[in-house]
Amino acid sequence: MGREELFNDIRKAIVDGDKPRAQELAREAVRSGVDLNEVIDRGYVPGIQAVGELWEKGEYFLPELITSAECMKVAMDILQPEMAKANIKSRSLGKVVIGTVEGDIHDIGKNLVASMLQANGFEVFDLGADVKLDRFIEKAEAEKADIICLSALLTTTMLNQKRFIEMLRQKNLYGKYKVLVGGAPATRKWADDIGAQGYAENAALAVKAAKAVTAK
Ligand code: B12
Repeated sequence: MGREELFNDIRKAIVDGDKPRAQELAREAVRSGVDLNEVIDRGYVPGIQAVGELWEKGEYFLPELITSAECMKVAMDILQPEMAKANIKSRSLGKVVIGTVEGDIHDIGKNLVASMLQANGFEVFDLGADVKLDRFIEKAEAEKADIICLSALLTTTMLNQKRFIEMLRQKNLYGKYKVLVGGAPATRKWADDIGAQGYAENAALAVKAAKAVTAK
């Protein structure tokens, strides 16, 4: 199968919510030796984005969304260990604590950012979704993390990104960790306004942002 055909089939499997196919294509991608970052960027991500558009147009409902989200998860479960393996011998670029903030269960984008950071040489501690703000600090302190990544997909929960930074200030920890924020409602301006050190609109740019803040 050619690359373009593979990417097309992956997008289709996600849109169709076809789990066995999404897994089969992930295995096919691994076997064929295509760059797995590209497989995610050009196959899986556009697939779930298309699902988001169908939902916004009212053509898809919750069950379809959940099925497509599960397809992403099972495919990432295959891709992620392979990406981590490829990087196993390289020096860690830094430690990252990542999660989706309290009140928010969206984790597809956060998982992608975590996978890409790991694949690019960061040591990643993924706390999951709906993570209490204190927990990010506890983990960062325990692991001596460099970066804390906060994902939020709801306009209501993005306020927890702001609260988190206020919490760091209160605990005199502001500046100790570089905070990156992201998720659909976040913007560069939002990140600047709340005092985060970085923002990125997708997983590939998140890697760039993480490298930029650790280089400072
Ligand atoms: C899939 C989905 C769901 C799935 C989530 C499954 C899962 N395991 O994640 C389910 C069905 C469970 C769901 C539930 C809900 N959802 Co929903 N959901 C979506 C949908 C369609 C796609 C989100 C997604 O996965 N996108 C694909 C990924 C790849 O993109 P991404 O998350 O933006 O992540 C990328 C970047 O933002 C960035 N990034 C992400 N995180 C981070 C972090 C850092 C640090 C950095 C640097 C970058 C970064 O990189 C990522 C990769 O490129 C969006 C629509 C949309 N257009 O976003 C609605 C959407 C987010 N949901 C919405 C809503 C309202 C809900 C519900 C409240 C619905 C309900 N009434 O029950 C619940 C929320 C429950 C809760 N408490 O969290 C609204 C939010 C509206 C708003 N403005 O607040 C949206 C926008 C849909 C809409 N237009 O109404 N949802």
